[in-house]
Amino acid sequence: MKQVYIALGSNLATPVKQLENALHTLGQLPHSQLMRVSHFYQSKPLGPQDQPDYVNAVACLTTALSPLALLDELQRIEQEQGRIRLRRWGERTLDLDILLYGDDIIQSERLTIPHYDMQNREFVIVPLYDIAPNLILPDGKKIVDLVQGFSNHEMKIRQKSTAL
Ligand code: A4P
Ligand code: MG
Repeated sequence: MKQVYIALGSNLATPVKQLENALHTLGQLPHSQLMRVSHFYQSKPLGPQDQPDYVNAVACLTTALSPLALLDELQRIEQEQGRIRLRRWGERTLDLDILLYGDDIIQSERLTIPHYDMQNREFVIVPLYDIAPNLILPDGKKIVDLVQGFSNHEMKIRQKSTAL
């Protein structure tokens, strides 16, 4: 079993609901168990500014699925939730990215793990720290050090509508 971290993001069609639905489905993936979920954060868009704020979170899953099998499942969940994605870094109903897959480093046509930009994104590092304060990334960096760079973040915690 591998411990994996998944970033969730949405800024269309009731984002909090999109994340809750996705988490519910993640909890039912085969050979997997949903272990932890961060707070939900409301964040300013990275990329084009003429789009709504996002709601972002990070979940920890243990899974026996291979990286590609997990990616297939995540893409199926995105599609099932009626994913719309209009432009690069633009608005979307649901984005599920694999941040970390154990300590594995993967560079293939369909997958880059660790996620290529995770260390620069407050809406990834802050929720990741919530659920894994002792985490050390495959490059040896500690999440506790990375989160210092975002100590002045202005993201608000969004209330979840159901207990997760
Ligand atoms: N892919 C490669 N590596 C991975 C991975 N680790 N996890 C491939 C998941 N997928 C991975 O995905 C395109 C391809 O990436 C997939 O087919 C998969 O094989 P996509 O979801 O269609 O597009 P994308 O990579 O999400 O595109 P984009 O638009 O470059 O996404 P980003 O860079 O993730 O940015 N602002 C805020 N505040 N919060 C956000 O969540 N998100 C984005 C999206 C922009 N601004 C944001 C947010
Ligand atoms: Mg994506």
